[in-house]
Formats: sequence, structure tokens, C-alpha cells
Amino acid sequence: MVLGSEQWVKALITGVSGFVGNHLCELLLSKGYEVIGLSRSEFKDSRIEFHKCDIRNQEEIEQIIKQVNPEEIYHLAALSYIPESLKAPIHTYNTIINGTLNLFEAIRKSNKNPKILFVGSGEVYGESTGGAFSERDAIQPANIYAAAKACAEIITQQYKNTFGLNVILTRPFNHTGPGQSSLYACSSFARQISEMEAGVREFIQVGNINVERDFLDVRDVVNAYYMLMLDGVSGEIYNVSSNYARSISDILNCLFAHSFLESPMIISDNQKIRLNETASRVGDNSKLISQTDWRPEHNLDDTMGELLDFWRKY
Ligand code: A2R
Repeated sequence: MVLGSEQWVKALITGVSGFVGNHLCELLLSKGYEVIGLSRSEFKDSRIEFHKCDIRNQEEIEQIIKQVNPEEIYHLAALSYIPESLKAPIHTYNTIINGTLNLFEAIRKSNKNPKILFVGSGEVYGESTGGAFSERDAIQPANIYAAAKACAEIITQQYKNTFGLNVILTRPFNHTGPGQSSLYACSSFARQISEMEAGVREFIQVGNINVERDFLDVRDVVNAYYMLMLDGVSGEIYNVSSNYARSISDILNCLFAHSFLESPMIISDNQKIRLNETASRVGDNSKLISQTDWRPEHNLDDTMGELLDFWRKY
């Protein structure tokens, strides 16, 4: 039963087994939701109903939507790691574009009108021309992942306009926190520092630490999704961001400050430097703040401490 109400709300999370899916699942369960999860590979959590499904398979997703009949759908499933998308463009487009299309077709054919939250990406804005990106700015996707998310966004709006789907669009910027894969910078640094503390590594390898990004704690991100599902306007796009630029070198120093290391050796690794990497990207979060009760609750310095602890215990 949802806290303060008389009824269970049945929410489907696509991509439940992922980093964000896990945190969203925890949040919705804590609010009393009935959670149904879907992912490509097996996922075990006795508190939820899980469906193993590849969203690229239209029949599979249609079957699940018909059977589950969710009232809310958080659509997270995607190939989310940009370097992997550069190696596998067709897989990326199939998962993000066709996967989204398959989900919407399944909903359209079900003749039900659940509330949907589409998770896009702040990557769609591309290179910054100065200042924070607002939802009114033009999009200029600069890599395969961003182009796939931009295309899926257009499809999402089309399904809202043509078929009346009840869907809110989000553009999350960078997020991090306990449980994140060490493929991503913050988690990679934290993991390497924990290994240096344990004496099994001598130096830390980094990519380009001069770029600036807009970071939120993942728990603030999933709370924004939850609040947008409550108060967001269908068809509207919302940045999910901190409104604040933070350099990767600053993140690294913050992690060092949480560690026991005295003068850690840092080595630059050219293989970690990405093609088409934008120097700075920050999202204006005023629309999210003005239309919902969302406020970021986690201090990023504390998040870095938790991330380091996560890898120390791993
Ligand atoms: O492939 P699995 O079993 O690890 O599941 C991942 C799921 N996923 C899929 N589910 C069904 N059919 C597919 N073809 C398919 N491909 C991927 O999406 C996993 O549960 C989730 C992705 O998790 P992560 O890679 O950890 O991404 P994260 O950080 O949780 O990102 C969530 C959303 C994505 O839309 C990102 O593009 C956005 O937030 O930033």
C-alpha cells in the first residue's frame, strides 16, 4: 500500500537490475509500491515480481505489459556506457530506440494508459557554449549514445502527441553512488584508491580529469524520477541535474581526502580518454525544482566517502 493511500500502486521498472534500477527499486519499495522489474538477464530479489525480457523483442514485452498491467512505468533499460556504444552502434540503437518503440507499442496495444517516465540523457545537449543547459536549448548529440537517446525522445513525444501516451521525459546528467560500476570515473577512482589502501595497487590510472560535469547522487536522481511521476507534466522534458559544474580532478581530490593515502601516484591513461568528449556540461534544474518538491538531499563529498567505503567492503 502506498504510504498515506488506500491502494497498492503497481510500478514496472525496465532495467531494474542496473545501477539506477536498483536504487529506484529500493525507493519505490520504501514508499509501499508493488514493484515489477524487467531486465535482459536474471535478477533475484524476493520483494519484487521479476520478468526476464529483452526489450528488443516486441512479442516478449507485449506479453509482459498485457500480463502485468502496470499503473506506472519507469523506462530505464538501455545500453548506458558510452564507450561500449561506440563499439556497438547497432546494438545501442536497437536497445534504446527499438526497445523504447517496442515498449510504447505494447502499451498502445494494451489499451491502457499508465503513467510513463522516459529516462533520456543530458548527453543530448552536446558541447556547452557556456552556462547551464536549459530544456529550451537545442540538442546537438555528439556521440552514438546521445543520438540514440535523442531519437528515443522524439519517438516518445510522438507517441504522446499521436496516441495520447501519458509520458514524462527526463534528461539526467551524471550520477554516481554506491553500487555504480567501476567503468565510470568516480567509481573507478574509488575502486582503485581502495585497492591502493589495501596495498594491492601502486598507482591510480585516470583519463581526462580536466573536464567538468554536473553530478548528482543516484538517490537524488531516483527521487527526482519519483517526484516527476507524481507532479511532472505529461509531454514535458525535465533536466535532472545539480546546476553545478564539478571538475573530475576535484572529484579525485575529494576521494583522496577520504582515503588514508599520503601522496598517491597518478598516471594518465590515454585509453581512458574518450572520443568527442565535451569539456563541460551542466544542467539547469530550475524547471524540476519549480514544478516538483524535489531538492537534492545528498552532499557529493559524502557520496564520495560512501563510494570509497563501498569498494573497501567489496
Ligand atoms: O542487460 P542487463 O540484464 O544488465 O539489464 C540492463 C538493462 N538492459 C536491458 N533490459 C532489457 N532488454 C535489453 N535489451 C537491455 N539492455 C540493457 O538496462 C540493466 O538492468 C539496465 C542498464 O543498467 P546500467 O547499465 O547499470 O545503467 P544505469 O546507470 O542504471 O542507467 C539507467 C538509465 C539508462 O537509461 C541510462 O541511459 C540512463 O539511466 O542514464
